[in-house]
Amino acid sequence: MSRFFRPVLLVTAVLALLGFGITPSNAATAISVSTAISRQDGSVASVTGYVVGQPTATTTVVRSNFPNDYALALADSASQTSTSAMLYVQIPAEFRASYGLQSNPSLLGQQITVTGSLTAYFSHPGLKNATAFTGGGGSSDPGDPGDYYAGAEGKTGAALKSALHTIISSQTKLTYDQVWDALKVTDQDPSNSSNVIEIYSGRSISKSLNGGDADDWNREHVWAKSHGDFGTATGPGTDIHHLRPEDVTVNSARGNLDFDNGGTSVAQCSGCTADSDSFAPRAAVRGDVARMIFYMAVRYEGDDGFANLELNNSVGNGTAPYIGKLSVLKAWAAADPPDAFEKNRNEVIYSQFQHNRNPFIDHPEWVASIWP
Ligand SMILES: [Ca+2]
Ligand SMILES: [Ca+2]
Repeated sequence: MSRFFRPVLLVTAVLALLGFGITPSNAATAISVSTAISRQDGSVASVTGYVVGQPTATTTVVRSNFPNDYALALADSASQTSTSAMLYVQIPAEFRASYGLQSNPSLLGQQITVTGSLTAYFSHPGLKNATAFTGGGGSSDPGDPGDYYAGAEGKTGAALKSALHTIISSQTKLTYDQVWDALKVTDQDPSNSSNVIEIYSGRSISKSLNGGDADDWNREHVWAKSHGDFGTATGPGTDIHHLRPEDVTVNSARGNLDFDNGGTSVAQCSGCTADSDSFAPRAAVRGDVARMIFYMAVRYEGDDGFANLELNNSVGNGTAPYIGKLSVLKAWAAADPPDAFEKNRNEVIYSQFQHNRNPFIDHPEWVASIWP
């Protein structure tokens, strides 16, 4: 074969691979994100991809603390982080309430299909003037992204707890080392991306001050790890749904105390109180703490080599696999419903780290069904 013919054969082979010569069976079939990126000619197409964030500049896509509902980034893989493999989608006003990420953070990681013009947006391959958005599942019921809780539908009480246990036990597990980096994302200060917020004290502290010295922050186990003796092996001791940044001194003051009202004020922890057998964080996170405890009781049922973690109505539980006080934690959850920081945290854990959710942040009403 002469060298002259080789390129011709190559082109023929590539055209065959691309499907030229095969009659398209359905002209309306959605194209992939990579195809849309290579076809920036203003033509109208339907593109199917995973929502991977919100573009805020040509090479910047944010995955949390979404500034508004105006744009989203699609990719062919839900875990894509390279902006060169993303399509930037402009969201017209009429679709912002349903598909904007600030209003629908649970869309992150969901597959959707968008129809519009393939043209640059943010000086980057994009899609503008969309006429249709479909899929995602998160828009009609923000508490049920992608039908995550389908297996719990219609259930109450013990049956609900059992169904939720099955659903949330499907997860990625982190090592204790990986927890450091995860908390720097999940607990980032919304007004200072160099900092995290300490759970009990509410103090904003540099991410880089993680460690074991006084005034550093470390990894607080909200379900105290001695209550069930699970330590820091991969499992309940590394489950970031209940691991939070806290000041070393405050973490030590909380120790393994159960939760209850009352006591005297705790040093370096404004609004926190403690006595010999219980601790109370600042009011703004009492519901957050309660929902973390509820999550742990449902996630860990003694079927995976660790203790069955449960709530009871006691304090002074010590090393028993119980945390109290149930009646107080229920009251805290009711008085402090899920807030924006907590919801964002749940989304980030779901989309970026463990791929499971805290049901009590999505459905606060399930607390009373399981613990009447
Ligand atoms: Ca709260
Ligand atoms: Ca349990």
